[in-house]
Amino acid sequence: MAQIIDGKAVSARVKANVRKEADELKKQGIEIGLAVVIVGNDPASRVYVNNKKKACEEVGFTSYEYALPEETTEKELLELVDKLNNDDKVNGILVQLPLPKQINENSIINAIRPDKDVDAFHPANVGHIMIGDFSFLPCTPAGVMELIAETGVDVCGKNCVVIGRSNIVGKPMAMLLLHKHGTVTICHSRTKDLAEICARADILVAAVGKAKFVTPDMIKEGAVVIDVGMNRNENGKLCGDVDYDACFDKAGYITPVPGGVGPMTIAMLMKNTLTAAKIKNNIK
Ligand code: BQF
Repeated sequence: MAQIIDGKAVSARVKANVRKEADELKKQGIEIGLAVVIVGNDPASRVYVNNKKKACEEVGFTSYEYALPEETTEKELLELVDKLNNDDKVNGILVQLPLPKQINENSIINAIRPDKDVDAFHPANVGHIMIGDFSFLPCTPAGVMELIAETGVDVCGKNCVVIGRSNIVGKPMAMLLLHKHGTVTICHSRTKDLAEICARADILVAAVGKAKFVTPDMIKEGAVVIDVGMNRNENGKLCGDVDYDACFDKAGYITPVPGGVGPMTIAMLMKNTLTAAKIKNNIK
């Protein structure tokens, strides 16, 4: 039977630590601000943006929301990013993805000042992550690392399998596991014998985007199973990439959805924003 990794509890701890440091900075007259930019009316994006604004309140940051209409042009969004790049009240800039189709996501990401890029999506920050010399960790992979640490399982020398190869989760996830000396395999839609590869994993991270993709035959007895998925099932209920009920007895540790990786993503965003403010103010 698996032990449940409580992402809600771990995220509360991370946010409490951020709050403590933010309060200290406030005593020195330093206010921390996060700009949250949302373009269009995607309901899921609205929920995520609200979660981020609420977390800002919890840790004592000021959030500045910019809600732009669906038909916003790339030029208009670039102008806003430029304004935020030069706004001293703004320590971090978060542009909620995905963006409407007329806007090229990479051109927006490339325009964000790397020292305000709290999502760590800018190529300069991606490069830092690859080298292992970073100030901002990508939020979701960083949150996953915290959850793995919570189990007490040491990544060093373990077989780690990441399913999914996105720039936001899969690729940076593999890199963070590698930095902790894991033996890392990245699986994706073209992978042959995916189930067999997964079944050898001591640590399995699923970031596929398909409900119930991970079944018990793909899990090694006692493995750490981290579910990054955010899907809706046939009843509209939030569910991950792992068939949780079916895998529960076989896994050693498992993250639930909701209440697993999701809250950690938000907490790590707060941590990155604090880091941005500390760097700007020359605080160690
Ligand atoms: C929870 C995201 C896919 C694509 C773009 C808490 C969040 C989700 C779940 C959340 C996500 C997913 C976010 C829970 C932010 C995580 O209690 O389980 C928080 O707000 N997330 C995002 O900003 O963009 C996404 C998933």
